[in-house]
Amino acid sequence: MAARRLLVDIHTHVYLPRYAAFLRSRNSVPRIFTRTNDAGESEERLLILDNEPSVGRPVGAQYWDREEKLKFMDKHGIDVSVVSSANPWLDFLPASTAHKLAGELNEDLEAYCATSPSLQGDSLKRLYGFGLLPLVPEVTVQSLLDTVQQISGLPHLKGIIMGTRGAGQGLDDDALEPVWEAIAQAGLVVFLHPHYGVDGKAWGEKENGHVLPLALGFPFETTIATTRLILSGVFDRHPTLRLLLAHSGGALPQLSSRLASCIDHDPVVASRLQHDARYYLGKLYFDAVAYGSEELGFVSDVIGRADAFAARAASAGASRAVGEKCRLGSAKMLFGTDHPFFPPLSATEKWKSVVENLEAIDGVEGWTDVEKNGVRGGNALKLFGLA
Ligand code: 5CU
Repeated sequence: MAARRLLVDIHTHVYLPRYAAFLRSRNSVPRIFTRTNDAGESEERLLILDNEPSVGRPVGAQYWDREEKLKFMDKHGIDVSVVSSANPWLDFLPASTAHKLAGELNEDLEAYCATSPSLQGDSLKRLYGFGLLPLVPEVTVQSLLDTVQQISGLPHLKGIIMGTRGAGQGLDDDALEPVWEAIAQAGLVVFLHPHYGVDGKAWGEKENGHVLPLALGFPFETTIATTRLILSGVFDRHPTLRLLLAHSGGALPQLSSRLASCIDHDPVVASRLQHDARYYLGKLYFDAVAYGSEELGFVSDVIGRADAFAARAASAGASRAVGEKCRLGSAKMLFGTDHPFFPPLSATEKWKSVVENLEAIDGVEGWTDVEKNGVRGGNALKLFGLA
């Protein structure tokens, strides 16, 4: 019972010290460089996004020091974090370097988690992780399968964080078929996370900081990648595959009925999938990094409705009461912070980005206390086999 009340953060990032050192050794994006600031002090800066102003952004121990992660967790009452490497992962590397670094970073993350403090006696650690695959062009399938096997043998790594490019052709690339199979068989959770956004021309000429690429580009990228996966039939071929979507699935919940209708009316795709497109939303997991109660409630309604499509598919009848829909939907949603991104612009005790996401969960109309506790932590403990 007590375990269900833990606060678990499933969207929290790190640049492991080995990766940060690698970024420091580079002269092109992504990179960490040192400059002298206006106060005459030396400081490190991070450059990761294409078209980011060359001055980059501040970067410091909160990105790589485990003690800083634990302090952040303590400050916000977070009991357990499932930590993932931050973007752009290994995407920019040649295949052999990516393979070697993935293996080393997976070992590093295992040690980072395995030596973290324990909770509830010794039954739980405070840190678990998502490993990395060398998903780059020219990678061999064998390299990917070997790394899946490595991750599944590391006891504190519970999944794999993945960007949207796959081995260069996206995640619906037929070449990745054995990789999905291996991941599903290993029971690893894939955390799908954006990095590239969408074509920057869409953002126009006005200076709007990072707002458009982060608020819209990131979630649209996730929306497109997930839709391509659905269209490729991956979830029909691998029904046990567990995919967790960053930023509450972007625009996919809002667009899922339109997607279903477009499929139904498209002669190329209409008979390809085993289910209505909305069914597949019920197969997915969504972080609760949406910053608003209404958005969380909406996403859970849409996921809950997906279950009705599953029931219909199984000829078990369809319509469900609203309360029941919400219960089914919320069970697939999990609290996250996006730490160490989105730090407050001025000093505050707690980070606004974290407080807002917790308040959003608290304020969802129609979620019971049991459901809210599930989203705060119980669902994560279940998904990652920690309960
Ligand atoms: O602020 C950003 O650029 C980011 C990022 O790159 N990755 C992420 O997970 N959140 C915010």
